[in-house]
Amino acid sequence: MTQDRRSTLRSTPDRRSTPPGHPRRPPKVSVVIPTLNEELNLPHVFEALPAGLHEVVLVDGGSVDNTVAVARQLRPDVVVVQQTRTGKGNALASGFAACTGDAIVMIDADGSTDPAEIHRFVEALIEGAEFAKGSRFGKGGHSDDITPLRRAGNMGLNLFVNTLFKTKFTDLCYGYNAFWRRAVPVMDLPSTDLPAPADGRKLWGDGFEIETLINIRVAAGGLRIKEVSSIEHLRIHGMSNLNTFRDGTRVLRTILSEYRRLGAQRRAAAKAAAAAQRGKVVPVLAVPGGNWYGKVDALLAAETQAQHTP
Ligand SMILES: Nc1nc2c(ncn2[C@@H]2O[C@H](COP(=O)(O)OP(=O)(O)OP(=O)(O)O)[C@@H](O)[C@H]2O)c(=O)[nH]1
Ligand SMILES: [Mg+2]
Repeated sequence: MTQDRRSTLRSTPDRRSTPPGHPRRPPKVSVVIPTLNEELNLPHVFEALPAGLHEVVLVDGGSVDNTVAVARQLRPDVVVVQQTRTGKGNALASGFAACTGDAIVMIDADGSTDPAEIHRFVEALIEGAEFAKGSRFGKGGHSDDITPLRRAGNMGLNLFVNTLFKTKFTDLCYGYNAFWRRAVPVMDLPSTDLPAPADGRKLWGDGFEIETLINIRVAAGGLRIKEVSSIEHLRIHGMSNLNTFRDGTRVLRTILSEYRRLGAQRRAAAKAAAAAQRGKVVPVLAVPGGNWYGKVDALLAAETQAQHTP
């Protein structure tokens, strides 16, 4: 991300347009829900959605049950998006691309993330955060769903990321987050237009490493992050799609590759700044009536010429 974009985002944290003199209108909130065979869970999740949402975007990964039909029945205005490759990461990227609200909230369809908490995430944004990050392990948070092994793994990954990126995450691998829609480019997610790899593997960012990747990129991009405490419930029906070791390894590899990526970006930015500095035109002389702008050589030449002019 360029420095320019970062400063634009920082100086205008909330760009909801309101006519002068009018109270700020509430943000339009889009909720993105990835689904893979969640027909039994959707009634619980949809029922708990707050009133007044701008849109609910359901991104289906090719469910073989009645997920899409159930969603449409429960909520005729649901926006159904088919993801372009496979994996939760690609589902979220496809969903974000379809959103039209000011703010986006990402939740799961298995009943583990409670839609009743959405308003607290949106409040964090209204209060100035650019990225509201759910945490099961910050003050007031809790998980009924996480196993001791995954908890230990998550804590280790938190520590690793916080050390490498100087961040303060308490729950790196949690999928309940909210952010202003204009923050999506900062995440630089794999394009939804890219073809799926021919060997059947997933592109980086298309799998369950998505949360880690988003968290690191928004932190590295300088966005204001606020953690929001959250209570994670047990999946209501069905089986988790996550494999602790396979997906844990992907998360670890993501952290390492993001660290290298950030290093490369910083080196490239330093090189560009040094090059710009070499050719930069700076004010070199303050004179009454204004600064004289030009390079030192040009100033000396102008002075020499002035001395020789009678
Ligand atoms: N569209 C789509 N959704 C997916 C895919 N994989 C998982 N999901 C959805 O993403 C959400 C989270 O997936 P889960 O399988 O519950 O995994 P998890 O919550 O990270 O892990 P657990 O804590 O074990 O439940 C659920 O709503 C799934 O239906 C996928 O490939 N495509
Ligand atoms: Mg789950």
